[in-house]
Amino acid sequence: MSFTVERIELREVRLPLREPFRISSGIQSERRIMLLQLFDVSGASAWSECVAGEEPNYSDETIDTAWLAIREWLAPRLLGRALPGPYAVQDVLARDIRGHNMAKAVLEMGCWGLAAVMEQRSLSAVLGGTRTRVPTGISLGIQPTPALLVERAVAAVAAGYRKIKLKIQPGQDLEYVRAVRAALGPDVEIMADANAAYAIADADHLAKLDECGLLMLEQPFDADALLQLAELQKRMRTPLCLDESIIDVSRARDMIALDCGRIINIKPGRVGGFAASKAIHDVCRDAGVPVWCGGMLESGIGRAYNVALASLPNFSLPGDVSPSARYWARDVVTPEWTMDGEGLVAVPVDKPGLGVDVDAEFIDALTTRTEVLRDSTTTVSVS
Ligand code: OSB
Ligand code: MG
Repeated sequence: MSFTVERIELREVRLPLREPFRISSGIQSERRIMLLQLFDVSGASAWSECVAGEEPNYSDETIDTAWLAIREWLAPRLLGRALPGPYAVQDVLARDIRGHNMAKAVLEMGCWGLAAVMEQRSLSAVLGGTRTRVPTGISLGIQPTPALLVERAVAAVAAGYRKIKLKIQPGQDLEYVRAVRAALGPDVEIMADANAAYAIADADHLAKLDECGLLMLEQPFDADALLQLAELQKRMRTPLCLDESIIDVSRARDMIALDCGRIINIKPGRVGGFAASKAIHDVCRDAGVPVWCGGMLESGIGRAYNVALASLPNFSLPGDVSPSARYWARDVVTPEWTMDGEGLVAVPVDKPGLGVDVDAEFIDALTTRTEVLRDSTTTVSVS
């Protein structure tokens, strides 16, 4: 269905995490989240969420660079432009604007959300999703001691999570992973995520993780270190999974060609949105490479997009799409996202649009800044 975005409302909300989340590159206790509302000329609207964080410790983007990129360069491309469908948005935003994938993604995905609202279909249906429930994992932050991590991991398995991801960093790795494996036994799917904290000199040390029977090791080296990652993959049995490295479909093709990773964590925000996510999904499917949906501590709005994406057929491994209560005392959507005892999150296939209601009043109470962007060519005339 064709659409024309007439107005975009940007806002920043502050949402405290229930507990601080520590990864190798930083710690977060509260999220500053950019939310968008896109309005079609018909009056239809959809919310979307930007995954950029407060600091450039995951990628080079932050909420503030994304805000600037949207206001100065990206939104003007979109506003007032009649488009045949959400697939067309990626190219509109890409031409001669390098990078800024998270800023692009919140606009692009918002257009998919808008299409779902206007077509009165679920976001999953509009995307081509086939699953009605998606298996869910949990990402556990770095803990002060192995014993505390084991406690978290045991509780997560009891709650039903299908995959336990352990954040690691130099000095807090093997001992922690070994302890969790010993406590959970051989059958639980465990993986580790280093968020780029290691270098090729650590290859022998990392290869010792092979003894822990991990499902995968995520992003041990820097995003750009594809050749070193290939070297490490040669020296390890554990499949490497790439997160930060995969910024577009061409990097996914590089990974497959170089064998520097055997699994991809797709985060739609990191790759510029849903069209790019689907392209990566398809390339991986054709190459027999499994993918799963990553997370960036999203509110219930971003989660709606992740759950819809995870309903595509090649999302064959549990995603980091944990339920609302894992992150927040109160989420910004109703109903909140929940997981059943088997670690499955229901895809809201029977509801049009995002599949959850956005709690605008609660969002208003959390909002610390707003900005409205309009098509400058259709501004009201003054007599
Ligand atoms: O590397 O996957 C990551 C959160 C922030 C930044 C990077 C990562 C993460 C997570 C959280 O692992 C996953 C989630 O949203 O539950
Ligand atoms: Mg990761």
